Amino acid sequence: MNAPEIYPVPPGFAARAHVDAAAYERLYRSSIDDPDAFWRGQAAFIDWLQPFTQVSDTRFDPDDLRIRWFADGTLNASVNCVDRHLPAKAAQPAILWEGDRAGESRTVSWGELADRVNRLANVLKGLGVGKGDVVTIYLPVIPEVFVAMMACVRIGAVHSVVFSGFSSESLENRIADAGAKVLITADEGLRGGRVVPLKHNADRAVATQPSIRHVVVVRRTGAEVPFSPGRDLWYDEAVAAAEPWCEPVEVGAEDPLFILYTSGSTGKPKGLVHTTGGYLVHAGTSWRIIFDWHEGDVFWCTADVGWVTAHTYKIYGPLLNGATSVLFEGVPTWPDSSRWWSIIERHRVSIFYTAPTALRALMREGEGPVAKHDLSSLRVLGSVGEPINPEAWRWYHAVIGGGRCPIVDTYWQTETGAVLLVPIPGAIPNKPGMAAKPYFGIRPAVVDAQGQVLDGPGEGNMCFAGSWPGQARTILHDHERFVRTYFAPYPGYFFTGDGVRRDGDGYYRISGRVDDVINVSGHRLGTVELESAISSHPAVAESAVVGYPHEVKGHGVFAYVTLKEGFAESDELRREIVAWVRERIGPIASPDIVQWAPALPKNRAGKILRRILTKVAANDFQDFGDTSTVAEPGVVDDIVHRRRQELAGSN
Ligand code: 6R9
Repeated sequence: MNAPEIYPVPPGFAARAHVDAAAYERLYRSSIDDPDAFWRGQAAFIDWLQPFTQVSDTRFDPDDLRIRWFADGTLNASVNCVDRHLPAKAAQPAILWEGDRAGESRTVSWGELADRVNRLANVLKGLGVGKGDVVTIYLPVIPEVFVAMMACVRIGAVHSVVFSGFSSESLENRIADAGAKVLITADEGLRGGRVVPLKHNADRAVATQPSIRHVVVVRRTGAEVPFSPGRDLWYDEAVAAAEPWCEPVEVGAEDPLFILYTSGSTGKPKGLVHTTGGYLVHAGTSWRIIFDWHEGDVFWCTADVGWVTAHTYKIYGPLLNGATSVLFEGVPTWPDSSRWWSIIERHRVSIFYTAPTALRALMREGEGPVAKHDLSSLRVLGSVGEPINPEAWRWYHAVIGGGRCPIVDTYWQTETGAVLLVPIPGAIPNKPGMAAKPYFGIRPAVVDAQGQVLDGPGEGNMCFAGSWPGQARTILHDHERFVRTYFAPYPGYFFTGDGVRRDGDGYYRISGRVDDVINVSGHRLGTVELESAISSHPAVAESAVVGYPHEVKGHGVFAYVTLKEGFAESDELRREIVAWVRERIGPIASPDIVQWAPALPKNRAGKILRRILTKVAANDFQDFGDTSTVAEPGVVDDIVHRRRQELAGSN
């Protein structure tokens, strides 16, 4: 393999950057030598009500896990995100919103945001929501998401945002797990010209959920939707009638701020719990440093509000810093593939943060849609969600960034809360496809299968030693699973579930998931969750799901399906199974390929041999390694034979 090319920090960039190469070396070293001193300094970014006395109390010991940061400090998140920018920024834009339909836009000033947050907080209080109660938010990408999240945390309530592309069944499961009291949704959503029936989905989800006492409905499209008087209320009416000031509630640093569900390697999505003090310190300070934000910059993160990327670096990061950001409801390819570039031009976006899958899709359209627009305002580009392949990296750098913008490839997870690996743009030269170097206070460890920590270059499992303030504290209702998943595999370390390679310069390159999670278009899907959805179809006896390389999505969903006696294989049944999964989980989980399998290869203990199925899905029919564990060897031959036939048929 050729040595990857190196792109130095652009001349002039380092001079005005928050962190240059020398500062990175110095600060990184001191942050590792004395993490408490480093994070104490960072914590000064937050306005505390009661200052903390102890910075950290942490131990990555599976028998006695402890993760506590700034524990006796108190604060309020909405005061830090909104109030403290007033009155100075009252008339300045906090949110530059662009609707799905071109031409539909709205600017929300800091003053207006504060007003809405206070009023909605009073509405929620009036509905009986108090400190520690959970509010589920199921909204499209509209400014009311910011308002709803801030209103919750103003009164010490915990938000649980559910991606608006999830089905009513997924919403229902997340409401049930969290025991949410109130649901905030909209009449309908709009995405790429299509209507998403949010209220309809919400009604179905809430029907079985007695914990939900009220549903607050934002009018997005103004469509007629079912309305249950007594239970439902219109957001605009309630907010208009509410008092304009709500006293912020003082919470402890270790009180929960939000829950966010993500897929894991077992069936049930896990509700990661993030707490207030540590998360805000890590989110607010790292956002400013890794995007090198300065007053006057316009920031845009394209992630949907349902993901952690949006929580930390689209909502909390910019709000904590008083930054102006773009919020776009739609998709990059509608009404045409220049939509994003026209928004960058229109708002003079200077920092742009997106995912490799979108870049790959837009790359296919060529440079034409880009060339029509003036992207000279761009200064910093970011990437997140999956490893970025070097081709997409180079296109991003040359075509979107005009060759002048550093790319910050940010590696982190729902569990980690904020960034762990990143080439800080004024400090670290880029190598395409590499998330590069540890953030301050972060100690990466490459651990081999035997649990040995490697020195120097090598490949292994991506682990981290020592805690950081932004990390999740537990899985809601399942602390044992939290410990088992992340801290038991390599005692003393947090295990990410990713593979990694470290090169001779100490740069890290994430190779992808090493567990039963597939990263599809930057979204995490658990294979077991997909399998249980497929296997609940009346015609299905059994199924096995693996990822396979996909040109745009990174990985696609490949489902092997064994039918029950009496059901015939047909294309219609394939389509039915795909629709079944969309209905149960959501469109992002749709299988790309359904392959009939009369039987699945298993070992003698009955465990499905995914290694073999993954190879076949990647059209790699050689070298299955040791197949002596397969209980019935003929099964593998049969699957290979069928796959080959399918491929021949599709050509
Ligand atoms: C922030 C976010 C986390 C998983 C993670 C890894 C992959 C995210 C990456 C990356 C390589 C990057 N991932 N960023 N892989 N380079 N810059 O995406 O959180 O949705 O929880 O996904 O995504 O596999 O483990 P989340």
